[in-house]
Amino acid sequence: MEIRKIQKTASRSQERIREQLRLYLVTDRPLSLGRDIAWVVEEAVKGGATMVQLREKDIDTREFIDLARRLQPILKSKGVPLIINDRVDVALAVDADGVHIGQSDMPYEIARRLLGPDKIIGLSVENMDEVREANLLDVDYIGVSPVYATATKTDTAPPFGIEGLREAVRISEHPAVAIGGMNARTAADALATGVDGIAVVSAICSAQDPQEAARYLRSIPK
Ligand code: TZP
Ligand code: MG
Repeated sequence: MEIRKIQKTASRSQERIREQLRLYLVTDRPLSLGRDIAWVVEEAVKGGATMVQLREKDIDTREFIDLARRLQPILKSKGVPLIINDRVDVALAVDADGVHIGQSDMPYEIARRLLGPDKIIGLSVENMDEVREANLLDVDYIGVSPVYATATKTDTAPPFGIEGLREAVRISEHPAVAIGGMNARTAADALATGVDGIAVVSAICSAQDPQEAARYLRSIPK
């Protein structure tokens, strides 16, 4: 198979993406204890979150766009990228920094064609074959999903576990982030595999103090 690599622009340099994956907040309104998601995001970024994915599974398109627009000034002022889960149309509508797609979402090549060469595109991988397949794509990062089973998302593939994560990181030619069950108890082992960062939902969205939770997770050495 011919591998067509698009010239990476500065905003998509591997070095930069690796830094941005360090503490990746993935939002979940139902898990945010009734608090405004923009507040949760702002607190998380104050605590050191390096990337934010707006993940909305049950929302009107207009509301999705409005929410993304409300997050943009908060994130822009801190230089933290805003990634939209799944919805390439919403990412285009608000000129977000990128999208995160799953294995059954829009195929990578189509998303890249629509978004152009400057936007970040992340891809979830759920087993080792998908890690290898992702090496044939010019994605900006992979999300190794899930590392542990989690109540936040139950329709997942079998968990990689720590050894599986280590192997995925070894095989992958892309920056990688660990997702699923990442929290204050599990993050150190995950980061010790060499993965570039952790993606976190409940450990920040459901924390009494999201800023403090983010600060602690960010302080865990790699
Ligand atoms: N994808 C794989 S696991 C997951 C997603 C969105 C949820 C992770 O949530 P948590 O609360 O950080 O375990
Ligand atoms: Mg998806």
